[in-house]
Amino acid sequence: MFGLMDGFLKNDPMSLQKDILDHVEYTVARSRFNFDDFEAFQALSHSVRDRLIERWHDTHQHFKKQDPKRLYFLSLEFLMGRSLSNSVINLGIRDEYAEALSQLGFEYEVLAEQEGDAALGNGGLARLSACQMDSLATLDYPVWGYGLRYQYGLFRQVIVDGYQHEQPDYWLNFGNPWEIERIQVSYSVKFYGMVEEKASNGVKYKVWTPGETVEAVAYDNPIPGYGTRNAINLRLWAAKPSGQYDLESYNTGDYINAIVNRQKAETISYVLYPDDRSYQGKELRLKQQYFFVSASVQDIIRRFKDVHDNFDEFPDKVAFQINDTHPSLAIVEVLRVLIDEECLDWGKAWEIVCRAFSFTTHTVNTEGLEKIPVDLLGSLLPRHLQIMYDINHRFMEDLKRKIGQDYSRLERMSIVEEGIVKSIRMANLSIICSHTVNGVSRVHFELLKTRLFKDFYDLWPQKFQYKTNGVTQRRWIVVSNPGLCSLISKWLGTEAWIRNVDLLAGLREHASNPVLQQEWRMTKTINKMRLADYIETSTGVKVSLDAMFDVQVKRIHEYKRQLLNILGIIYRYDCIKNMNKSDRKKVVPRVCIIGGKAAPGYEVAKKIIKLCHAVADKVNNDDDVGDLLKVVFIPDYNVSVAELVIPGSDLSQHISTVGHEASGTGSMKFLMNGCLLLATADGSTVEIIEEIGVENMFLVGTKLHEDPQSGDKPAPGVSIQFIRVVSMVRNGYFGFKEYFNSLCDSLEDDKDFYKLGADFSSYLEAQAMADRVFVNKEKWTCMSILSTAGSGKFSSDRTIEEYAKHAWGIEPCKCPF
Ligand code: 26M
Repeated sequence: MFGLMDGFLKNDPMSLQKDILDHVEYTVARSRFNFDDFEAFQALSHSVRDRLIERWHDTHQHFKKQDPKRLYFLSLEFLMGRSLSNSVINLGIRDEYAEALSQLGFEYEVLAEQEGDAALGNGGLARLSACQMDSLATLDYPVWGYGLRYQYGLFRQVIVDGYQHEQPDYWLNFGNPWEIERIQVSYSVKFYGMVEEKASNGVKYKVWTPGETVEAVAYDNPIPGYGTRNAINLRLWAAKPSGQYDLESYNTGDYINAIVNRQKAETISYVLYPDDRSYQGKELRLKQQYFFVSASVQDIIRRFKDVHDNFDEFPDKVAFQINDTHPSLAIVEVLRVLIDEECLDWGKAWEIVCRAFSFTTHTVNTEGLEKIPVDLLGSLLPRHLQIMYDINHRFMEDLKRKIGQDYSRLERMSIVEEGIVKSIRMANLSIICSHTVNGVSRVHFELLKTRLFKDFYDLWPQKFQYKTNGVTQRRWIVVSNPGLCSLISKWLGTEAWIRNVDLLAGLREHASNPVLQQEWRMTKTINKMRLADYIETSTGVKVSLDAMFDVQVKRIHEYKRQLLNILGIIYRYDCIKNMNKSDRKKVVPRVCIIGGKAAPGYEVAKKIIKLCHAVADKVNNDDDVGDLLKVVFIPDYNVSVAELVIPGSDLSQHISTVGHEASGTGSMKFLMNGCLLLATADGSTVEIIEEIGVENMFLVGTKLHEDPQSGDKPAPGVSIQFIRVVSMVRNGYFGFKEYFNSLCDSLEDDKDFYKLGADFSSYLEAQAMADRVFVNKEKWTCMSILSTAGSGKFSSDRTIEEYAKHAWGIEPCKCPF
């Protein structure tokens, strides 16, 4: 597409072919006359990597020369998925590679399937970081991402007899061509020990003598932008034993034990914690947080000091973004370095920090806020705890002057929570020390202002902002849905929408055009065929392409209400069973697809997975039902499975209890792919409705401002249908009667915290409406085209532009081609 040669390496198919063969021989060490698909994938990846490295070097050279204000994006999680397809698309050389490979007797798509996912994250927050990195690179921003290189990413989900089991994700076992190990870039990270106060010339200062040192080694991952030469860096840290580790034991002669003990250091970056939305004060988790923060801060300050001899300009050159509170120790670490190591006074250090940090929160309820027990902090990071107390003391004094003796408010706003377990509230710390506090959708912002952080909002309204989340159209249309991608470009007469997604609105004028409609449906059918094949190989269930593919894929959580979906499926099944033959002919056939992982310790979520399988077993083996209803649970849902599922769905569900989903980003991917939404007015759905019009989706339940809990309206009564489907589960219609008892109990009137009963009728109505529209192919296709056309706002390019302007104060820094 752009430029057959833009570095030393040539990009014409002949040169690519030679390159691939050279890598087969010299990197993979196989004969160039005899190598299999996986070896071809390895060689291909190395050839792509070479091209990434060229751009990445040039970009960093350019950043160095320009010395712009840089953004440092700190996140404990990045859910990158596969890299090959994304890289060749962003480099603009996919077709050239496909041609080179086909002459060698390989199919590009087959090789791309060889790659495993990089799953260094849990879900929404982590995939958001990945989408944002793509936009940051594409928009030429001078940025570094920082994170942890977990040896084991998110667990693999295996289903045995309908129950979830977790297995380790050995993602590094077959090598990782996308990273560059930087053994010379390493920092010592210190833990434990004690702090002493010393004085010199009457000036008091603190000295921290740590008790343990671990080495952080950098692994760099180039992230290419699309249609630009820029490629930014995602630097992930791995823990290695330090040279000084256990010196003591060497001296006492216990050589073998000393060597064995060294391995303990590596456990810090071993494994990603699965998110169970409850903060348990685990020491290893806190160690991970500080390990990653300390290495990143050392690296960032070193880079700054390379060109500056004092810190006056620091906030004009450095912006920190902290992705939720997980990296918020960075705030305290920068303060500590400036005060204890760079000898700045508190006032100066404090000013620098408050101008440098911007914070985004991804949660809606107080239980989701991170708290760290003081005892744990004091033992692992004694100096940091002191600094937190110092910040809090000054803040409390200041606050008293402003609001007087309102002790309950002072208590709520304090960084320190007194209680059975005295803890540090990381969100309060982050708000107090950041210049900007960001929500992830408009509704989320309203909740932050009125509930979660009301006290802080009242004090500092100017700090609070929101930037509605977005996803990258490069991965979620161009890479994962090439058919739709070409169709869009053909009808818009340009590929410019890949960088400027607002142009998708141009599809609106063609939404009723029968020719486009026909081509649109054809594209969908081809994607449904791919998905149907995958369903058959992964679950053994054969599905009909004429059926509506109705999908709910996301982490399993009570508030996301997969259970509401399953109860709806039971209702549909019951209806079909009670129909006569002629009525059955009128039923719109459905394939109900559910997928997602439950946190390993989250019992209720695991029961929901089992119920899904129990219902699937009954329904799929019932001859009365046949193709009218199929239920499938897609195991091990991850980014690459999403890339297959989303383009092939007709309808997707986003039915969280109103007020519980901060934003939701899955819906945006489905929307871009012309999949209709069946959704509650929660999180970003409210903004999606504004963009596409409520008539182009299926809305479930009451809007947030009509929430019966907060108004005078009585809550809608629980319907007879709801009582019936719950009692079918309770009475053992799907087996496992005892096991499902507690799930049924949680749906009792007074215990139904997530309001499944209250929303059931409305849910069924929305589903019935979807059936009615589905049989009208023209109407459905028109709504589908209008969904894609209205998805422009939900590109992460827009989100990133907003952050750059309103939070980070950074400008593009484009590397010349
Ligand atoms: C906590 C403790 C220990 C280990 C892990 C965690 C943890 C990890 C991830 C807690 C929360 C985590 O992520 C929260 C998250 O993904 N939130 C989602 O963020 C999305 C992006 O903003 C939003 O779209 C979703 O609504 C929000 O639920």
